[in-house]
Amino acid sequence: MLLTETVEKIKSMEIRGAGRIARAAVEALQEFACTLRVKDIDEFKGEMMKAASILETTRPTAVSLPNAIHYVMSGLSGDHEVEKARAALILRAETFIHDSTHAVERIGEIGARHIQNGDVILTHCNSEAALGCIITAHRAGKDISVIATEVRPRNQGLLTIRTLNDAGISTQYIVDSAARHFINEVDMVIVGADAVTVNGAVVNKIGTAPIALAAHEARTSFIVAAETYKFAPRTLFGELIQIEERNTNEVLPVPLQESLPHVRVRNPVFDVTPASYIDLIVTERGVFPPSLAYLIIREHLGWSIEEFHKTFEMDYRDQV
Ligand code: RI2
Repeated sequence: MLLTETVEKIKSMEIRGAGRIARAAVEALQEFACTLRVKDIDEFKGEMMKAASILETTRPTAVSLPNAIHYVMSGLSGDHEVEKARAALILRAETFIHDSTHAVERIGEIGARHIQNGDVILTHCNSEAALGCIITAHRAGKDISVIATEVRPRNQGLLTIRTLNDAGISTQYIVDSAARHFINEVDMVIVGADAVTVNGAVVNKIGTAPIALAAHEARTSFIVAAETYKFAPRTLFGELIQIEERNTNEVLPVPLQESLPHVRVRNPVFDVTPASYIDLIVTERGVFPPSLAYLIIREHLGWSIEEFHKTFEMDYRDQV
């Protein structure tokens, strides 16, 4: 079943990247809804809520995941017939996947306008939104080059340099700790986001915040490419973004850890870049300063705040 497979692949990071995770979860929900055989609407809603809850807990930080699931699941409210509810949910899933794909393309077009001929761009991790801006600028004929970081411990930088190489973009590959060393050669930093909070802070791959600090010190532009569904509505109500800590064997092999009993390995996957280090956030709805994060959550998230309140109350995370 696609649901079980998707849950495992997201947990193991075979499916990764905030936008891809969201689309994969929505596809799994859609397939689950299509194949679910139930006796009545209550059972249908109950089973869908369990599936949504399992998907939502696969990775805790990327807000695109709960936002996408909430959007699709809110198609369930109101319907009293199984087939109508099924059709509403499937329609929402198709809409999310279409809009998400289109959002990444649109961000590429908008972000590319900020890139000038001759620019050197530093990127960190592997963001389809950030790479979309870079590749669109290159395809528009701008002569640009990229500095890409390695991204310890999972080495997502390898994915980035393969993509940039395939696009024919001149790229330098560096270890994460070399970012400060090269920052004065950089015209612009472009990264993606896993979450944007109501105060405009950006949660992204561990190592993003020190790069933003170096860029701030060097007066280098720091741009975040993020679809509106990366903005975190629950931060409006005081909820904090949970920073995922993954297995420490990603950092040091277990036998080596065991040989060092006084050493505790830590493996946080994301960090928080304060709004004051961010020049612009490029979304599919346009370019905003981080100080306008509230406005995006309030008006541009793709569904009304009233609808959000409804789904916020319908907390399926308690169902399993
Ligand atoms: P897009 C990734 O998380 C990185 O932090 C990346 O910057 C972010 O998702 C956004 O990616 P991970 O899944 O949605 O590698 O822009 O932990 O592709």
